Amino acid sequence: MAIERTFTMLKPGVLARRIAGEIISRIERKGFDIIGMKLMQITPELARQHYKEHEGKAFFDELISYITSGPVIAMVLEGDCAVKMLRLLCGSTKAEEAYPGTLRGDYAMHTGLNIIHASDSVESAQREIHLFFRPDELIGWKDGNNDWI
Ligand code: IDP
Ligand code: MG
Repeated sequence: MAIERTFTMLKPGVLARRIAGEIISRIERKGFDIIGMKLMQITPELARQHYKEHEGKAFFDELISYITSGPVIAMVLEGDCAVKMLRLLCGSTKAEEAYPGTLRGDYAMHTGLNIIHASDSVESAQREIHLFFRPDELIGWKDGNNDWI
């Protein structure tokens, strides 16, 4: 397996519902290294750039309005096959197809109000990391567990 970086964003409902700690715990417990993290109120311009592939779709305005409705927690995660692994942890886009046990399956009933974004490919991850983080905001670290196991 290859070490990859992926971009994730806990959407505004996460802070508003006071479940940020729970969700970050699930990400840590899976084994991702959090190498970038910040609380951001994203602008409509950044939101539109981030979601530009969806411009013109019926849900686009609603999506931009939700994602800018309050602060998000943007993160860069690193690990083996991080892009696919995180998509699996998140679960399907459609609320009615997101299995229990996944983050989307466990925390949302509506597709438009799911709680987390995750890059869908290595190329998207690179583009999205670049949109949200400067290179000096990404910090690698040594996993202390490696000395014990
Ligand atoms: P993804 O987040 O699983 O990558 P995308 O198709 O890229 O899914 O859609 C981006 C976001 O737009 C979704 O996470 C969801 O919040 C919203 N969205 C996607 N499809 C719909 C829809 O059919 N109705 C309402 N919102 C949608
Ligand atoms: Mg997507």
